[in-house]
Amino acid sequence: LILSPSMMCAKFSYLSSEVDSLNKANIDIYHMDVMDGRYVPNFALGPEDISTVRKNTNKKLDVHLMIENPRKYVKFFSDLGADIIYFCPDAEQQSARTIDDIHAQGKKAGIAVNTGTSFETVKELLPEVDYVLVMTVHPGFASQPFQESVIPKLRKFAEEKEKYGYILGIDGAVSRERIKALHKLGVDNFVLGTSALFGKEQSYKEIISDIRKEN
Ligand code: S6P
Ligand code: MG
Repeated sequence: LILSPSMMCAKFSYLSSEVDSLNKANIDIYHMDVMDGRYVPNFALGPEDISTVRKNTNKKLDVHLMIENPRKYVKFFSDLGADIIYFCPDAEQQSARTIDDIHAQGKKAGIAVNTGTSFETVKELLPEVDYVLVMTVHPGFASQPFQESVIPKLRKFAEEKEKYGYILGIDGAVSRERIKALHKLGVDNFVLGTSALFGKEQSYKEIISDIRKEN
Protein backbone atom coordinates (compact mmCIF):
# COMPACT_ATOMS: atom_id res chain seq x y z
CA LEU A 1 0.00 0.00 0.00
CA ILE A 2 1.47 3.31 -1.13
CA LEU A 3 0.08 6.44 0.55
CA SER A 4 0.73 9.79 -1.12
CA PRO A 5 -0.41 13.03 0.53
CA SER A 6 -1.61 15.66 -1.94
CA MET A 7 0.34 18.71 -0.80
CA MET A 8 -2.04 21.14 -2.44
CA CYS A 9 -4.29 20.35 0.55
CA ALA A 10 -1.64 20.99 3.23
CA LYS A 11 -1.49 24.12 5.41
CA PHE A 12 0.61 26.41 3.30
CA SER A 13 1.72 28.86 5.97
CA TYR A 14 3.46 25.93 7.67
CA LEU A 15 4.60 23.90 4.69
CA SER A 16 7.89 22.71 6.18
CA SER A 17 6.32 21.73 9.49
CA GLU A 18 3.56 19.92 7.58
CA VAL A 19 6.30 17.95 5.84
CA ASP A 20 7.92 17.16 9.21
CA SER A 21 4.65 15.76 10.52
CA LEU A 22 4.04 13.75 7.36
CA ASN A 23 7.58 12.35 7.43
CA LYS A 24 6.88 11.11 10.95
CA ALA A 25 3.50 9.78 9.88
CA ASN A 26 5.20 7.25 7.62
CA ILE A 27 3.77 8.36 4.29
CA ASP A 28 5.36 7.11 1.05
CA ILE A 29 5.33 9.73 -1.71
CA TYR A 30 4.75 13.49 -1.65
CA HIS A 31 2.23 14.32 -4.38
CA MET A 32 2.68 17.80 -5.88
CA ASP A 33 -0.09 19.08 -8.16
CA VAL A 34 1.12 21.52 -10.78
CA MET A 35 -1.52 23.48 -12.73
CA ASP A 36 -0.97 26.12 -15.39
CA GLY A 37 -4.39 27.82 -15.67
CA ARG A 38 -4.62 26.60 -19.27
CA TYR A 39 -4.88 22.83 -19.27
CA VAL A 40 -7.06 23.09 -16.15
CA PRO A 41 -8.95 26.19 -14.94
CA ASN A 42 -6.85 26.63 -11.81
CA PHE A 43 -3.29 27.35 -10.69
CA ALA A 44 -1.38 25.22 -8.22
CA LEU A 45 1.99 24.50 -6.75
CA GLY A 46 5.07 26.19 -8.10
CA PRO A 47 8.82 25.60 -7.99
CA GLU A 48 9.23 27.16 -4.51
CA ASP A 49 6.74 24.73 -3.01
CA ILE A 50 8.41 21.74 -4.62
CA SER A 51 11.83 22.89 -3.38
CA THR A 52 10.52 23.38 0.14
CA VAL A 53 9.13 19.86 0.28
CA ARG A 54 12.25 18.45 -1.36
CA LYS A 55 14.52 20.15 1.21
CA ASN A 56 12.56 18.72 4.11
CA THR A 57 12.33 15.06 3.18
CA ASN A 58 14.26 12.11 1.80
CA LYS A 59 11.06 10.41 0.73
CA LYS A 60 9.95 10.14 -2.88
CA LEU A 61 8.32 13.16 -4.48
CA ASP A 62 6.06 13.11 -7.53
CA VAL A 63 4.92 16.00 -9.67
CA HIS A 64 1.48 15.69 -11.25
CA LEU A 65 1.67 17.99 -14.24
CA MET A 66 -1.71 19.33 -15.31
CA ILE A 67 -0.10 21.62 -17.87
CA GLU A 68 0.02 21.94 -21.64
CA ASN A 69 3.14 20.71 -23.46
CA PRO A 70 4.61 18.98 -20.42
CA ARG A 71 7.57 17.74 -22.45
CA LYS A 72 9.03 21.24 -22.37
CA TYR A 73 9.29 21.10 -18.58
CA VAL A 74 10.68 17.62 -17.93
CA LYS A 75 14.16 18.90 -17.14
CA PHE A 76 12.78 21.79 -15.08
CA PHE A 77 10.89 19.48 -12.74
CA SER A 78 13.67 16.87 -12.69
CA ASP A 79 16.08 19.55 -11.52
CA LEU A 80 13.68 20.49 -8.73
CA GLY A 81 14.09 16.99 -7.36
CA ALA A 82 11.01 15.09 -8.54
CA ASP A 83 11.46 11.30 -8.52
CA ILE A 84 8.31 10.59 -10.53
CA ILE A 85 6.85 12.81 -13.25
CA TYR A 86 3.21 12.35 -14.24
CA PHE A 87 1.87 14.10 -17.31
CA CYS A 88 -1.46 14.05 -19.15
CA PRO A 89 -0.97 12.35 -22.53
CA ASP A 90 -3.84 14.39 -23.98
CA ALA A 91 -1.86 17.58 -23.25
CA GLU A 92 1.19 16.50 -25.25
CA GLN A 93 1.59 15.57 -28.92
CA GLN A 94 4.80 13.69 -28.19
CA SER A 95 3.82 11.46 -25.31
CA ALA A 96 6.19 8.58 -26.10
CA ARG A 97 9.09 11.03 -26.40
CA THR A 98 8.07 12.67 -23.14
CA ILE A 99 8.40 9.30 -21.41
CA ASP A 100 11.85 8.82 -22.97
CA ASP A 101 12.88 12.31 -21.83
CA ILE A 102 11.77 11.57 -18.26
CA HIS A 103 13.77 8.32 -18.27
CA ALA A 104 16.77 10.11 -19.74
CA GLN A 105 16.74 12.34 -16.64
CA GLY A 106 16.92 9.19 -14.53
CA LYS A 107 13.34 9.61 -13.28
CA LYS A 108 10.25 7.41 -13.22
CA ALA A 109 7.58 8.23 -15.80
CA GLY A 110 3.88 8.27 -15.08
CA ILE A 111 0.75 9.09 -17.00
CA ALA A 112 -2.31 10.70 -15.49
CA VAL A 113 -5.45 9.27 -17.05
CA ASN A 114 -8.14 11.91 -16.86
CA THR A 115 -11.86 11.24 -16.53
CA GLY A 116 -12.27 11.80 -20.27
CA THR A 117 -9.30 9.62 -21.31
CA SER A 118 -9.93 5.96 -22.16
CA PHE A 119 -7.76 2.87 -21.58
CA GLU A 120 -7.46 2.40 -25.35
CA THR A 121 -6.14 5.93 -25.90
CA VAL A 122 -3.10 5.37 -23.67
CA LYS A 123 -2.58 1.63 -24.26
CA GLU A 124 0.44 2.16 -26.56
CA LEU A 125 2.27 3.95 -23.75
CA LEU A 126 1.76 1.27 -21.11
CA PRO A 127 4.86 -0.84 -21.87
CA GLU A 128 7.02 2.25 -21.23
CA VAL A 129 5.48 3.80 -18.13
CA ASP A 130 6.37 3.06 -14.51
CA TYR A 131 3.25 4.57 -12.92
CA VAL A 132 -0.37 5.04 -13.99
CA LEU A 133 -2.54 7.50 -12.08
CA VAL A 134 -6.23 7.19 -12.82
CA MET A 135 -8.12 10.38 -11.97
CA THR A 136 -11.27 9.74 -9.97
CA VAL A 137 -12.25 13.43 -10.10
CA HIS A 138 -12.00 15.87 -13.00
CA PRO A 139 -8.53 17.41 -12.72
CA GLY A 140 -8.18 20.93 -11.32
CA PHE A 141 -9.48 21.10 -7.76
CA ALA A 142 -9.55 19.38 -4.39
CA SER A 143 -12.81 18.44 -2.59
CA GLN A 144 -14.74 17.33 -5.65
CA PRO A 145 -17.16 14.38 -5.97
CA PHE A 146 -15.81 10.91 -6.77
CA GLN A 147 -16.57 9.85 -10.37
CA GLU A 148 -18.08 6.37 -10.09
CA SER A 149 -18.13 6.07 -13.86
CA VAL A 150 -14.34 5.64 -13.80
CA ILE A 151 -14.55 2.23 -12.05
CA PRO A 152 -14.81 0.00 -15.17
CA LYS A 153 -11.74 1.73 -16.64
CA LEU A 154 -9.89 1.40 -13.34
CA ARG A 155 -10.65 -2.33 -13.32
CA LYS A 156 -9.16 -2.61 -16.80
CA PHE A 157 -5.93 -0.88 -15.68
CA ALA A 158 -5.82 -3.20 -12.67
CA GLU A 159 -6.20 -6.31 -14.85
CA GLU A 160 -3.38 -5.24 -17.15
CA LYS A 161 -0.86 -4.00 -14.59
CA GLU A 162 1.11 -7.24 -14.14
CA LYS A 163 1.47 -7.64 -17.88
CA TYR A 164 2.89 -4.15 -18.37
CA GLY A 165 4.53 -3.80 -14.97
CA TYR A 166 3.27 -0.40 -13.83
CA ILE A 167 2.21 0.76 -10.37
CA LEU A 168 -1.45 1.72 -10.35
CA GLY A 169 -2.74 4.70 -8.40
CA ILE A 170 -5.86 6.79 -8.06
CA ASP A 171 -6.21 10.50 -7.40
CA GLY A 172 -9.35 12.34 -6.34
CA ALA A 173 -11.87 12.03 -3.50
CA VAL A 174 -10.06 9.03 -2.03
CA SER A 175 -11.80 8.30 1.27
CA ARG A 176 -10.82 5.61 3.76
CA GLU A 177 -13.78 3.45 2.74
CA ARG A 178 -12.78 3.66 -0.91
CA ILE A 179 -9.19 2.67 -0.15
CA LYS A 180 -10.39 -0.66 1.27
CA ALA A 181 -12.56 -1.47 -1.73
CA LEU A 182 -10.15 -0.29 -4.39
CA HIS A 183 -7.06 -1.85 -2.81
CA LYS A 184 -8.83 -5.20 -3.23
CA LEU A 185 -9.51 -4.32 -6.84
CA GLY A 186 -5.75 -3.90 -7.44
CA VAL A 187 -4.95 -0.25 -6.82
CA ASP A 188 -1.52 0.16 -5.14
CA ASN A 189 -1.11 3.91 -4.70
CA PHE A 190 -3.64 6.28 -3.13
CA VAL A 191 -3.36 10.07 -3.31
CA LEU A 192 -4.78 11.46 -0.08
CA GLY A 193 -6.33 14.93 0.00
CA THR A 194 -9.20 16.45 1.94
CA SER A 195 -11.29 13.25 1.83
CA ALA A 196 -8.96 11.09 3.89
CA LEU A 197 -6.09 13.07 5.40
CA PHE A 198 -6.11 16.87 5.58
CA GLY A 199 -8.23 19.06 7.84
CA LYS A 200 -9.23 16.22 10.18
CA GLU A 201 -9.22 16.05 13.96
CA GLN A 202 -6.98 12.99 14.07
CA SER A 203 -3.26 13.54 13.52
CA TYR A 204 -1.60 12.53 10.23
CA LYS A 205 0.24 9.83 12.12
CA GLU A 206 -2.95 8.31 13.52
CA ILE A 207 -4.76 8.47 10.18
CA ILE A 208 -1.92 6.86 8.23
CA SER A 209 -1.47 4.12 10.79
CA ASP A 210 -5.24 3.42 10.82
CA ILE A 211 -5.32 3.19 7.03
CA ARG A 212 -2.41 0.74 7.09
CA LYS A 213 -4.18 -1.39 9.72
CA GLU A 214 -7.41 -1.40 7.76
CA ASN A 215 -5.78 -2.69 4.56
C1 S6P B 1 -6.90 17.27 -8.61
C2 S6P B 1 -5.56 16.95 -8.04
C3 S6P B 1 -5.64 16.08 -6.81
C4 S6P B 1 -6.25 16.75 -5.59
C5 S6P B 1 -6.80 15.70 -4.67
C6 S6P B 1 -7.38 16.27 -3.44
O1 S6P B 1 -6.73 17.94 -9.81
O2 S6P B 1 -4.78 16.28 -8.99
O3 S6P B 1 -4.36 15.56 -6.47
O4 S6P B 1 -5.32 17.55 -4.94
O5 S6P B 1 -7.79 15.02 -5.35
O6 S6P B 1 -8.00 15.25 -2.69
P1 S6P B 1 -9.54 15.30 -2.35
O7 S6P B 1 -9.75 14.19 -1.38
O8 S6P B 1 -9.81 16.65 -1.78
O9 S6P B 1 -10.25 15.07 -3.65
MG1 MG C 1 -3.07 15.22 -8.26
